[in-house]
Amino acid sequence: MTRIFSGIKPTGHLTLGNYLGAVRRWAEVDQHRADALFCVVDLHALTVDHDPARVRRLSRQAATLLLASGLDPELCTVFVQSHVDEHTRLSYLLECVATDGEMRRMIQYKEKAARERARGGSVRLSLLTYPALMAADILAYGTDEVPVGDDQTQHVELTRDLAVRFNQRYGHTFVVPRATRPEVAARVMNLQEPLSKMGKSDDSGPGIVYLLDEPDTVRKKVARAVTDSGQDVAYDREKQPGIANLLEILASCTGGSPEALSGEYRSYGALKKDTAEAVVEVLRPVRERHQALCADPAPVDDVLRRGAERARELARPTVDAAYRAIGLLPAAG
Ligand code: AQP
Repeated sequence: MTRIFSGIKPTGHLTLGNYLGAVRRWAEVDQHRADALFCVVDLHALTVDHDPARVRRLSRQAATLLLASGLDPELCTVFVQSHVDEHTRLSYLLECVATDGEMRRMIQYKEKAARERARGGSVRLSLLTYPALMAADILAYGTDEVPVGDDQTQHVELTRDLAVRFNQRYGHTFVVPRATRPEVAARVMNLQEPLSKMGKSDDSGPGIVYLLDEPDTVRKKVARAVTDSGQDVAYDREKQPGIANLLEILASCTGGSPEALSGEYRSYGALKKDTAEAVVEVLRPVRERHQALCADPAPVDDVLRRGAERARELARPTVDAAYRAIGLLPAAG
């Protein structure tokens, strides 16, 4: 059976980008067709300046939102990365296979390091090395497919390179995974800055739709989305990035195609109105289920405990095999 792994970082509140680019597909498609594992990758949230209490709170919120989005613990495995030691055990071995140069080429490293420096902060070493941890997250489970948004494609490519290199040097140990992306909304853009990705750790609130935004907040954010100077509604990412972004969001929410939808609108106002309503309807059940799940944290804790147990069982043989293959002496006993 196909094995799927993907994760989400508790670096901020989950956004519409996370949902349309990744989480909705996990719930609607992936968990039904494969042996799927979905993880709150909390260790990745420590790579930038962080508040410990906030990371803890956001980790619980992310796990709860994954369930509210429709992940069913009877169909898939939901867990928290730091509950399964195999991830960090394997990460070090992959750091011993990766090169300094390939880590420094990662776009996310360059962008986030620049952002940290601009804020006057220092760049944590883990920001450079975390793609090795991400590779470990994926390779520990013999993953075939990694459903992600566009921004993670480079990291999955690196994971493939590390798997192939390890296998060539030390004998076949890892399945070589591949990234899968959604047909539309693989990169939802910030509504205020349509040339930048809608990212949950960004500071610019008005351009970001959060999964837990109230319907009226969603309507306001979409109504104020930056559009382009023309009046035609055309699907052109280069010339009309703001409109193209709205068309992609609408298409993703309603199941249409952005090109076909562009022909149905004569004004930006009508497009914004329909997009806002489509987003409100897509998020409504998620918000309602989240509220219900928050009433009693015990079942969520139970899902995460059982998820971590299963994840540990699945990962351990592959990580042990990697330790043997790379030349480490097994502990006696
Ligand atoms: N805007 C987006 N459009 C489509 N997919 C997206 N994803 C993230 N943003 C978009 C996808 O959601 C999954 C989980 O994302 P993540 O938690 O790894 O990253 P993030 O939300 O991008 O978090 P940050 O901390 O805010 O990072 P930066 O600063 O990079 O934006 C992934 O599959 C991701 O592709």
